[in-house]
Amino acid sequence: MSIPFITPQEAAEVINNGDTVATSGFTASGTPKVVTVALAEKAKALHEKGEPFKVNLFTGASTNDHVDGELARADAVNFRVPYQSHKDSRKSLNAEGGIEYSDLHLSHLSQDMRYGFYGDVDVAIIEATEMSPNGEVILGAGMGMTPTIAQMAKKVIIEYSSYYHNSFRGFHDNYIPADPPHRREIPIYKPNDRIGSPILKIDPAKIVGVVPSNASESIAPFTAPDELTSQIGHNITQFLVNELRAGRIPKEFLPIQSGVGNVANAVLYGLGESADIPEFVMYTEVIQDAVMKLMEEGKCKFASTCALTFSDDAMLRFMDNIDFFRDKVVMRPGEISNHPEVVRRLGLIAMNTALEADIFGNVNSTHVLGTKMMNGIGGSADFSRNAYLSIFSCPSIQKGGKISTFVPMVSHLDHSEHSVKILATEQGVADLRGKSPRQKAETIIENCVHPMYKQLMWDYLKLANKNGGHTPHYLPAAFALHQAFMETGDMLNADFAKFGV
Ligand code: 0RQ
Repeated sequence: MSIPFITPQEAAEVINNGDTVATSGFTASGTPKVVTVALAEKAKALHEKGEPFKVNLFTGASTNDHVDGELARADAVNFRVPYQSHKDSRKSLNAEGGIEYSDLHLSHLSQDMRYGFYGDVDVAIIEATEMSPNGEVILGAGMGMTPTIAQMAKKVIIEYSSYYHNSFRGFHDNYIPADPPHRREIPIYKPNDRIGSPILKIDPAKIVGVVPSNASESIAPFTAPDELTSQIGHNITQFLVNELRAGRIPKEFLPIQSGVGNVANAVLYGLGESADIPEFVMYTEVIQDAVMKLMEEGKCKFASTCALTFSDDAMLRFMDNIDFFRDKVVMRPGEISNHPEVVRRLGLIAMNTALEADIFGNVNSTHVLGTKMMNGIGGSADFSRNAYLSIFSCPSIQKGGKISTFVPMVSHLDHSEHSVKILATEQGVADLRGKSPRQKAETIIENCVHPMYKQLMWDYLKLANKNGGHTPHYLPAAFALHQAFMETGDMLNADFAKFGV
């Protein structure tokens, strides 16, 4: 059977209004780059004629401008799941009448789709870097939920990328666990265990065509660590060194998971620079530029990931030295890279980022002022709930000090106090293990809160303690900092005096 080459426009014609479209890739890498652009053009043309056109968009995690950006600007997305980080989709999903967004644990989506919770997948758009006529495919720089969508989709469009000047063959570990009641353990006992196939087999009868593409991942370089993020990195590193010395982390160290963003990148640089942190391996969902550098320096020996989230320059360097990395990196589907069973078994040190935390150790990673979605929970809870050590970090203040990231009560809850073991800011580290809510509050205020906001937090705790309870709160004042920000643009204007402190 021969599979035809088709244009992006011909591929877009295969997709109908109301279809569920699922794409390959994860945290930008390995996502489509040309078919979704043509799909956005099709939507705009139909809208101009007064005809409706929207799809439901399912991806492994965040995508690039070619997917979330183009489709959001074309008003072509009805329902979106499970993670995004593009400013245009963020704008739409935060507006009434915009994208209906369901923010999910990344490890859940593939299995929930197989269980039938989301209905059929009409079309899968899958980036391949190598392909044979019988449907055997080598994927690109990100896996996401590709094995599941390739199996479920009624029609498959392949984007055949010629951007990479070396072969990704051997980097992927395609695997789908059996569904209950037949599921067995995920047989990963070390981060470098392989349990699947480097090749993804797609039924050639479902492949409607192959669209050539030559675009990069278009991932911008990360902001270099500054004084603030370096200090957070230093504080976490020092904490881990102390744990190692105290024997609470074994001397051969434990695998590391690290989230996305500037703070996460800086923390990894911090670990790399410390002579007291031994060589380590990673079991994580994304590796960013910092990890590549740590591998080149010999500090990071192996990384199991779902995607290579490298900036374009770093990706070209990776390609130039691909044989060096070939036995040091494996890419897995998101439901395996983030699998709770494996995370618990391997004993990960999980490091993720908070938007805000409260003085009792609850963390909000997603909603600014409790309402506006930033990105999504992503895989952070897949890891933090099950890790050996779960660390959350953030700067103690934002927006020049007008926002304290530490508040009496989080305005949205992603990670409860039961999952959060360590909080870190540039001010210091709060170790919450073995502490009651009152003790947690004292150690958080002492070690993590910015000096500008410490008195306000002590005042709140005093007020809450008067009210009593196991987790002391005075609910009429619990959101006083958020309210002050909304009314005056500055959380520092919160005043507990009116509550009788
Ligand atoms: O705003 O862009 O206007 O400057 O949020 O903040 O400090 O630069 O932090 O880049 O590390 O991102 C939580 C968003 C942190 C990210 C979050 C404003 C701040 C700034 C970014 P500007 P920073 P980072 C991996 C696992 C999701 C969960 C996760 C994230 C911008 O790490 O999305 O870890 N995590 N998933 O000024 C108002 C606050 C604020 C605030 C920060 N309290 N109120 N604005 N900002 N705190 C991902 C995957 O699973 C794939």
